[in-house]
Amino acid sequence: AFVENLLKHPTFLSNEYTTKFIDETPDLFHFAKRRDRGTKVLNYIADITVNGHPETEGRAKPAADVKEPRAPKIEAGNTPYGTRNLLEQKGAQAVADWMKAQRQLLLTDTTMRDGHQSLLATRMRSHDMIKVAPAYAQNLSQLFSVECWGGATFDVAYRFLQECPWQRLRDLRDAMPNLMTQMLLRASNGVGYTNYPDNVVESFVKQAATSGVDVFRVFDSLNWVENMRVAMDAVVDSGKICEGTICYTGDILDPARAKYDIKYYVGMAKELEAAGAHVLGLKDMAGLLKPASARVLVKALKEEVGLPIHFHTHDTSGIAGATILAAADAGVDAVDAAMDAFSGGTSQPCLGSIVEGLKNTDRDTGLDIAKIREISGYWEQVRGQYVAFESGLQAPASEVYLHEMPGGQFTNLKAQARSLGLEERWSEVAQAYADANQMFGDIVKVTPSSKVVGDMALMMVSQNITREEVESPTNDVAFPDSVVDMMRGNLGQPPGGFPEGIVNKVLKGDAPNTARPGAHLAPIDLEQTRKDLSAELEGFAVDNEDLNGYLMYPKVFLDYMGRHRTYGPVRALPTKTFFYGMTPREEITAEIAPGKTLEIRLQAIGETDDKGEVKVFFELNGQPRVIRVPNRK
Ligand code: BTN
Ligand code: 3PY
Ligand code: ZN
Repeated sequence: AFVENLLKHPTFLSNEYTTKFIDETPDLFHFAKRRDRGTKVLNYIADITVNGHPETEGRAKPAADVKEPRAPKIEAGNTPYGTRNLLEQKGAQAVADWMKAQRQLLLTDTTMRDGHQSLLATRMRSHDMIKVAPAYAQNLSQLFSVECWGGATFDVAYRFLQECPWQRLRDLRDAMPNLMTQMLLRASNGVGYTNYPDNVVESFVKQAATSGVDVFRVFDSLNWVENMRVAMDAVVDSGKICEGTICYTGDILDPARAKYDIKYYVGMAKELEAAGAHVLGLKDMAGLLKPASARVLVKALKEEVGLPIHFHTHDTSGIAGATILAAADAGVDAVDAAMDAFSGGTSQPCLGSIVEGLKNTDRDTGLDIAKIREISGYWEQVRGQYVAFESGLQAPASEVYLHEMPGGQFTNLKAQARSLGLEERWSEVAQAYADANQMFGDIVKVTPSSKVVGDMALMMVSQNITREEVESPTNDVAFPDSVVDMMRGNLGQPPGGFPEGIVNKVLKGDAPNTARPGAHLAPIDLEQTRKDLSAELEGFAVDNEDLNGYLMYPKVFLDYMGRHRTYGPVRALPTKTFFYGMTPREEITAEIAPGKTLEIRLQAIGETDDKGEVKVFFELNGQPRVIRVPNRK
């Protein structure tokens, strides 16, 4: 009877909508525009409630009693002085000079970027970051920076989280005005998997600086400094901090891996210094740098190069904490760590333990461990909401020294192997990855070159072909597209080039392009692109953020825009609602714009009718509303 009464209510009769999908119904684009934001968000909740979220289907569910995480309370008062204030007042070079002059071990917290990229497949939503950002500003003002942007977070935001990565950046920037934000930039590959024209890279950097990035960690996936200059110059021009970065691979103390020895790294560091870097990044994306090697390498770099050094590693092997302490002993200026609840395993080592480990030493970090515990307690609650994206890696893995997979790729490739039915053959995948690396001439493996090696390894295992068979001139092999692309030179050149044999085999005798890829990519007409995009979006005013998002990922951006017109500002929903919908009698609030809050109560879920549709009964800010969605189950 309750349901029947509701049905006769005039509000319901005039507010029934059926959810359709953009791809199936192009004119929905038109239609969706006229709905108000509240209705769009209700449509989303109704759909997820009835049909589930495609990304969490069949995955572990959060505990039934999981609560909306609550950020630590902060004391009212002035925001303490932090590195961002120094950057604003004195500029990038002054920050670099200060890094070298002071004695504390400086820390970057990676929780909001590499932490969840490496542990939760990059699925952390802005909602969970923005809430805790004021506590960082107030309580952790001694941090060097907060890594919270770039890498895989950019496309995952559009693609899977249905939110705008630029808005995340602006919101975090506003909430932490005293702290430097940091991003990971794949040099000419931007935040994508391929080389972009120079003017696209420049435009992207300029926009990132404007929207709120202070420190740009710039690396190239083959360690080719030549291919980093465009991005580095753009960062320097923007007035922000350019962290020119070496990717570490191999083992400097292993005579069998002589390609990447001390001399190699010192040489590259000098090139980066000459190219205008303010800070030298040492990026150990797979966590291969061992404590003894760190001592030697950091010492050599400190002696030979004038730049402050910022070290990044992963704890895949379980030994990274020791490497950090060794690097600190050898004089490294700054290191990356993740808040305790997001640390360890394929993520960064534990921030709180590093702070404790250095207490009462000459490298004491000056951070307040009680505040760290408080913030990590928040992150623990956040992590509990994302169990669907946990990798299940149970223990440290010394196997990483065999395959050298980056932290972010390791669990991902495991999942890919599982989906290809190769789960039981993981040790073969690990070996094939190592073999493919040697076949390509022992290269740096980091996005996007790591993806190429991963594609090759999966192909070798699934088709049961060995390295010898791949390399044999008489054996015909259909290489993955990404391998062909890399051999053509489209990711640039590794030190010493790719081995001639494999290049010839893959390209079937075609000549590769060994010049910098950007040198032969025509510039994009940015204003024409804006016009065309605006026309495609029926007159939507395309701002610089949208334009740069589109330039990185045209299809991903357009799909996001299409869904945005249908579902509205779903970024404002609590994470549990976003991934699992609501249960009857549950109430949530969602601030969809500053000062505009939706109070949403799910009253009841109806039966599926003969058209295959379900009515979902809500109260929106006290007004009854019913939404109809197809039951696709
Ligand atoms: C995705 O693109 O898969 C994730 C974004 C959310 C898309 C929404 S979730 C509810 C509805 N069902 C779908 O299959 N896609 C939309
Ligand atoms: C990325 O490029 O996303 C990485 O994290 C590389 O380590
Ligand atoms: Zn990393």
